[in-house]
Amino acid sequence: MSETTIESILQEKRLFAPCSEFSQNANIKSFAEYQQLYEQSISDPEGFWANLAETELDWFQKWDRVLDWQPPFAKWFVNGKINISYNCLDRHLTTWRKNKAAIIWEGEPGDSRTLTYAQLHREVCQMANVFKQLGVKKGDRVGIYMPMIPEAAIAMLACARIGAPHSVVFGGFSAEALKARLQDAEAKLVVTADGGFRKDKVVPLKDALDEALSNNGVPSVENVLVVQRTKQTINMQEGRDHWWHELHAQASINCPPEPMDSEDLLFILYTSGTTGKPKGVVHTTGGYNLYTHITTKWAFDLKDTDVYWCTADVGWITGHSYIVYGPLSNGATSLMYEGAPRASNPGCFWDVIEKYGVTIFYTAPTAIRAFIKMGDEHPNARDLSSLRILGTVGEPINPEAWMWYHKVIGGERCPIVDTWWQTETGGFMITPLPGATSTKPGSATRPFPGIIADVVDLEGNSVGNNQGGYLVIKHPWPSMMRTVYKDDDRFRRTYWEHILPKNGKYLYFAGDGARKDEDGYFWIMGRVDDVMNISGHRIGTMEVESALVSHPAVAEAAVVGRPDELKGEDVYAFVTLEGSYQPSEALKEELKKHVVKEIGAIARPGEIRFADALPKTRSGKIIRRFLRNLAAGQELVGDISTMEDLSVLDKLREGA
Ligand code: 6R9
Repeated sequence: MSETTIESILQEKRLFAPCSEFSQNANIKSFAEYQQLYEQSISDPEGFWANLAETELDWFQKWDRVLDWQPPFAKWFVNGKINISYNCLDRHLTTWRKNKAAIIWEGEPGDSRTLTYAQLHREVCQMANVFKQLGVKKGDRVGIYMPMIPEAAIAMLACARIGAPHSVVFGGFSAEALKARLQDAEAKLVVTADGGFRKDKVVPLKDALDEALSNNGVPSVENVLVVQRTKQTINMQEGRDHWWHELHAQASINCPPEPMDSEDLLFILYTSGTTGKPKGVVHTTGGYNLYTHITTKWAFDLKDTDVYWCTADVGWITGHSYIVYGPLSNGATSLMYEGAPRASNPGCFWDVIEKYGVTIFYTAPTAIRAFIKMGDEHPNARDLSSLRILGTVGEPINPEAWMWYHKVIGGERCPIVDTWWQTETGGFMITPLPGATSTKPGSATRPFPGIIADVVDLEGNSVGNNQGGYLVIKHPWPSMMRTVYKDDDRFRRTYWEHILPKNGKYLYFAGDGARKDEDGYFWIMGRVDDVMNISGHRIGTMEVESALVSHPAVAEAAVVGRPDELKGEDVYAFVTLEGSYQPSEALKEELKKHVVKEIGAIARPGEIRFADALPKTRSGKIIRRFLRNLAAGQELVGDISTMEDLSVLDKLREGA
């Protein structure tokens, strides 16, 4: 557990009520309606979820039990049979949605594609048949390492169709990081592309995969399916590598969806934790389908006329739940954009909104802060009047960034949906419902129906209003992670044992600090464990430390997050060197490059500081609290009596 003291200083009093015209037309129309749903969901959770599962999803076979809860292991809709690709595709084909746009895609260079539900279904069936042809069977894991192109979503849905769990690895991860994830998942097939376009550069995905697989690096991988995107020259290994466009041409368009058990593994998604090894977060089928479906419908007030755009990458949970599964299960039009905000095209996001008449726009505070810096003239020069709802996710949003989003992007008419959730939770946990909940800038507001959230101390006792504490969830929910892949023990230790069970009841601890105000609104205060939040991406301090220590020059490394205006946090590393190495600027650069190679550009340290020694407790633990203070340029605070060698601190200060 962290040494951070949880203190909350933010006092934000502004309140924004939904306008009555919006509420009248909303899926959830009033605060009273939200409260009624919430009460119902708490007094009879099983009845509440069963009713939604029945009315919102199609099942091949009904469940016999809604919830089997043997803490900390949950099973939802026990013995139900379902296929999420059926719910995302087939069931829409018998309605007018057959020819509705399922995916609108815009490439970074300006090329574009639209796939209707009928076309997407066809593509998914074809890719699923190619998977089968390449020997993939139900239960086999498939790695997906892709740019933001429709085939990324097609590959995910094709996996779901035949019951092969996917493990998507973000295209910004390096060969080393990719290798570790493919090894852990024991992937049999990897779907990739020659490359992708990102920030005016070509990302050489296939080269990175080749490197990960070199020297039999991932022995489980038998085949690689390569989508052509950038057309750069790549190596194709005979017998192992196959072009999608070649196999696509002959693939049958019929592929019946596999009836999956509700608890069959749908996907693994790796996320950073407090140790160096990423955790494979396990999500299963039925509960995940239901929860992502209903949260999309209610929190984004989704209508058939909406053009919905989530700017996340499919390599993160936000892309899984809110580009692919949630929106498509609802029959929505989901926009995918390959590009990232970049200096060479500061208006690119606003152009996309104008071009397609986007109505719901979901992005991250780090992007919002970058846009603020680029200047109001870019959004002001575009017609953003199609927008009706704005969303944010990934880190706490500063109230001033919220106000800018509200005014400059939302024209003061669009409710802002600040969604707090995690890879582990599968879907939104704390979020406004736009027609029902008044918002306060910087607060994710209230729990979604069915979610019992609280702020507690380490003994599991609720703390008072406006007191900081640990954010916990007190009752299982359908899309909760089921375990850490192949490591039940780590699952139990990481999420269920930090906070003591209260009256025999287990509390899920998310890793975030929070406070609840007098109106029951939650204010997330950020991670309290050794996990940084860099531009909304979770990076474990240990992962970066392990990467640094794997360099021959480094004896010891301690990494902390330092507050950063744009990224939220930036990586700050303290490093001690092996005897024969001397500190130099060149070595700093080399170490930064080394981290990029080991993990990826998202983990590149903003600053490296060489030190003679690191501050440690007498038992040998690095005292990160001090390092965080130093990195932030603050005075050292807190008890130093446990410190082993006080002169270390003086030296670190002098080096500042
Ligand atoms: C969905 C996603 C999860 C961590 C989470 C928290 C932070 C996410 C937030 C937020 C404040 C929000 N976080 N949304 N903090 N307000 N609306 O981001 O998943 O990548 O697993 O990160 O992100 O610290 O614990 P993931």
